[in-house]
Amino acid sequence: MSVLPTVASPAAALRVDYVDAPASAVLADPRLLAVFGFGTAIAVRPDDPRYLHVALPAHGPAPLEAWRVEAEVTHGRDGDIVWSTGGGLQFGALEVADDGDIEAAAAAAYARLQDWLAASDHPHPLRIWNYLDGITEGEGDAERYRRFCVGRARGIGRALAPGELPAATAIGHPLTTGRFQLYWLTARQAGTPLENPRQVQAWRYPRQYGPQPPGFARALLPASSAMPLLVSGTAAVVGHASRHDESLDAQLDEILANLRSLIAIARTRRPGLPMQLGPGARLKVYVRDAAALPQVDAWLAAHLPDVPRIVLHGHVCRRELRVEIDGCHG
Ligand code: 3EB
Repeated sequence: MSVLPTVASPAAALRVDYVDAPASAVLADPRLLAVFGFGTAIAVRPDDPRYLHVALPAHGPAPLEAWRVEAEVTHGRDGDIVWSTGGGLQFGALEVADDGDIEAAAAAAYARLQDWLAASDHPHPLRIWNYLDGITEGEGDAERYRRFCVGRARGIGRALAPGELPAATAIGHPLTTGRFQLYWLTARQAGTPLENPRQVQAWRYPRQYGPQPPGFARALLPASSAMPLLVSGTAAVVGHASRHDESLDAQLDEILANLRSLIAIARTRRPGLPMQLGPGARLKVYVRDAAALPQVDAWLAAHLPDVPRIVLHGHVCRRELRVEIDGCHG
């Protein structure tokens, strides 16, 4: 592991954009850290470590999600991991076959990630995404999301302190892919995990939600003030309970209250963050029921008209949760 003088490196900066352009044009930028293509009908999947296909179906033609930094990016492959590095940040991704034992798949993937981080000069996870098949299949503690939480904790191999939890998303594929997909953004410098006063810390969820509480923070504020606030998958959870089982719009209202609460908390530490979700925010929206995609899109157009969004068909990790939103704010 190389020890570099941090004084020599400028503050990390990340720009996230949703772009309507061919992936080849986006990849031509030497400062492109990563680009994501969403959907099941994508014909062109460039063979570049910075390109990642996420198989969640999109509502309409989804733009690409581009991550750009303020320095030239290097990239490569290390066995099963694709990676890119630049401007104080590192992107990485990994897929593990999931033959039905999601606990084993998650344990293998997270053990590999831990080894990778231990050898990396960008060892601090800021943000992690988990996409798995059949997230709410199985009953009780055999439900796949609960087994995933057990495997994730086993793969990490030690209890993370609250101060080292990353922001995260865990979403289910509506169609079977046979793979567990994990990708991450890490930094040279650790960030500050944030919790939401409206919600119980996920790592303190009571036993009724499974044997292993999920290890993530509600949001993360990177060390560099040139970085946006990174927001975890946020659902209509208040305290530890799901709210408004019967109403998609009421769940969206509750999510917006959760997002506003997180922004208020983040602003106590970084007053320069915008007060409201606006043109500087980016939201990725996961909707359980494909038939509800237009309703969610319409709600977003009405309530957050100036926030760029990508709306995807994906399953939230509790059956009664109809929608979840992650993103960034800066
Ligand atoms: C929740 O509030 C919704 O297991 O990594 C959101 C974000 C959720 C991340 C994870 C789970 C995870 O509990 C679920």
